[in-house]
Amino acid sequence: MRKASITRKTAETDIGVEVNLDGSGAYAMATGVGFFDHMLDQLARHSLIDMKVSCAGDTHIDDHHSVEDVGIALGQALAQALGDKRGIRRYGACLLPMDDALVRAALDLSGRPYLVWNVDFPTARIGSFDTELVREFFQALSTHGGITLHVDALHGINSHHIAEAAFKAVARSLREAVETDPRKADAIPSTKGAL
Ligand SMILES: [Mn+2]
Repeated sequence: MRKASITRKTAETDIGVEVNLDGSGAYAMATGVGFFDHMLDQLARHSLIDMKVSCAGDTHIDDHHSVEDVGIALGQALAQALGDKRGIRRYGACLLPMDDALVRAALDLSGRPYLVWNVDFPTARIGSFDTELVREFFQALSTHGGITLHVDALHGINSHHIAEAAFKAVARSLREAVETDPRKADAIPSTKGAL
């Protein structure tokens, strides 16, 4: 069963995350940050990973802690659900267009956190959401999920489209990487024998 559930409570946030890698992309997001919920919906829907996320955070300050800590918990949940990573494809990549925005994502479920982030937003905010938090989320996801993650925005003039294309591109890449490869379903995809 490639599932995990994580609870994480600090003075700043109280978070619950459930994932099922072999799901159908079902989602239930309640992070207290509307735009972030909309992005996480995309992440679940397009990765086909079932995700349930709840967060009670200190959004009276700003959305930073909630977004970052959900990234931490979701990364932990993915790593736990992947276990020893037996049988997975490991790598995933996607070039994803959304109207004006074109975002490329490539990732390796290597166990080695590394984020390369080349995404500029033309505006500092999308509604009340700080666009710089998109990077914070993916940094936390990479670090705590043990994911080498490259995200490059090749085009884009609308911040909402750029952010959404980034989440969708990572989602499609994740779908590919976590999938079981029927040609090597019993093996860990590394010449080292461990990931
Ligand atoms: Mn949208």
